[in-house]
Amino acid sequence: MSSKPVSIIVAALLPSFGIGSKGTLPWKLRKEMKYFRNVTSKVSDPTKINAVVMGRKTWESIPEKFRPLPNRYNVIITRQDLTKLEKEVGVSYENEINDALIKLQKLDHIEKIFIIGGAEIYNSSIITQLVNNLLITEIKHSKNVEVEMDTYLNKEYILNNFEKRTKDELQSFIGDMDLGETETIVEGDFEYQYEFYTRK
Ligand code: FOL
Repeated sequence: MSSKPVSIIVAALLPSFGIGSKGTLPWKLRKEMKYFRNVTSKVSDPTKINAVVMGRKTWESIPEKFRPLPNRYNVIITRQDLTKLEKEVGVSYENEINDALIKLQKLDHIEKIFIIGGAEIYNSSIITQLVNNLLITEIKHSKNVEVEMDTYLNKEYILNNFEKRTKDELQSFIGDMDLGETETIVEGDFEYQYEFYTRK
C-alpha cells in the first residue's frame, strides 16, 4: 500500500487567517504565485504529475488562460449532478472531497495531492484525517492597515492539531526547487513567509 501526501496550500493573512474577500484574493503577490505554481508542479519522478483539487468557485477565480492549471491533474469539487455537467477538457469532477482524495490515492501516475481551496474545501478537508500537511504563506500588511476579509481558515482547529515545522522540513517536502528568500519576503504593501505544518 502506497500513500501520497495530501497538502493544503494557501496564502493567509495573520493573525486572523483570513484568506479571501468577496470571492477573490485581497492581494496580488507575483513571487508568491510563482511559489504556488512551482510547489504544486514540482515532481521528483518525471513520469508522474501532481494533482490540484479545488472547489468550483476557486476554479472560476483562476484566469481562463491558466486553466486547467498546466502540468497538473485538475479536480473540481461541485454539488452539481456529474451526469448533467458541462465538463471542461482536461478536468476531472467529483461531488465529495473525500471521494476525490480516495480516487487520487489509487492513481499511480499522481505523485502528490494539493488542495487549493477555497474556504469551504479547506475547512472541510482539514478536519478529516485525509490531510497531512499545510503549506501556509503567512502574510502581514506592512503598515498594519486593515485588509478587508470575509473568509477564514479554521485557525483554532489548525493550532490545536498541527505543528509548525522548520524551513529545512519545508525544503525537504518541496524537493530541490529554489525557495528563493527563506526569510520574510516583501512585495508591495505585504510581507510574508512560507510556512509548513504537519499533524501533531
Ligand atoms: N496558495 C498560495 N500559497 N497562494 C495563492 O495565491 C493561492 N491561490 C489559490 C490557492 N492556493 C494558493 C487559488 N487561486 C492561480 C490563480 C488563482 C489561484 C490559484 C492559481 C493561477 O493562475 N496559477 C497559475 C500561475 C499564474 C501566474 O504565474 O501568474 C499556475 O500555473 O499555477
